Amino acid sequence: MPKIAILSDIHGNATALEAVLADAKAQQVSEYWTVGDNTVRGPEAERVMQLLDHVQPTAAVLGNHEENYQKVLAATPENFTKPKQIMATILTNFDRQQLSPAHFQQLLQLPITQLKQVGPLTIRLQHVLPDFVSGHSLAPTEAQANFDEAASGEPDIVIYAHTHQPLMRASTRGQLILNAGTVGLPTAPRPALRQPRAMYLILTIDETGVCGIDYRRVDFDWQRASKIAENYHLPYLEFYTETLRTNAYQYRPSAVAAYNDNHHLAAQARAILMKTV
Ligand SMILES: [Mn+2]
Repeated sequence: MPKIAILSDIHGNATALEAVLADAKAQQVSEYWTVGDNTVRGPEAERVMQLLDHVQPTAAVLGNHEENYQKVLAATPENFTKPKQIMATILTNFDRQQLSPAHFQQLLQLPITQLKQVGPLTIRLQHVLPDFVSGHSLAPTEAQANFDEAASGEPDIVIYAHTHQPLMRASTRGQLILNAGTVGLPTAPRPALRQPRAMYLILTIDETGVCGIDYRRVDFDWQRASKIAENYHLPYLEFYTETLRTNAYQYRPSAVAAYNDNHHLAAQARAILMKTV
C-alpha cells in the first residue's frame, strides 16, 4: 500500500528536512514526492539535495525559487533590478557555489507539473497553478474560482505548495486539493498557530483510494538551523533566522528593499549578473 510523504518548501533547511525524513522513516513511508522550493533562503541547498538523493523522490516539480535560478541565468544587469530580483540573484549565486553541477541542473530542469497514477487516483503535483509557479492566487483564504483554476483538467487530487499553510479543500467539481505546508520555513499568519515545527503530510492510498491523510508537524532544532546559517554566512541571514525564531514571514518586499539599500546589494547583484551572462 503506497504511503507517500509529501514534502514542500524545504528552502535549504537541511536540519528540518533531516527531522522530517527520520519521522517519515519511523512512519514506514514507501515513497517521497517534492512540490517545489527545495532550496533557496536557507543555507544548505547541497545537503538538502543529498538527503533527498537518499530517499530518491519519485515525483518532483518546480517551485518559484528554482524558477528564479532559471531567471537569474537569463537575466541581464539592466533587466533584473527589483528588490526581490536582487535577492534572487544573490541567493541563486550562494546556492550555485555549493550545489554540485548535477544538482543545479536537476533543479533547473524540474517540470511545472507532474501527474501520478496511484491505485484509482490521478494525482497532479504543481507548486501553484498548472502553468504558473508563483503568486498569491492559492492563499488559503482565496476565492473558490482560484482553486477551480488550480484543479483544471481531470486530476482527482491536486497537491500544491508555496503558501507554507497546510490545507485541505475541494474544487467545485469535487476534486481534492491538498497543501502539505512547509518543511523548512514554518510560518503562520495567526500568532497562536505559529510554531517551530517542520510540516509535511503522509498520503496513504490503497486499491480503493485514499485511506489516510496525515498532516504531520515535527520538532527540529531551529536554533541549530540558525547557527548553521550564520556559520555559512548566508546572505539575508536576519530574514531567515527571524523567520525561524518567530515563525512569522519576514521577507516582505519593503523590508528586502530596505536591506538591499543598507547593504549595497544592488551593486553586488549587478556584479554577479555581469559574470553570469
Ligand atoms: Mn514557493
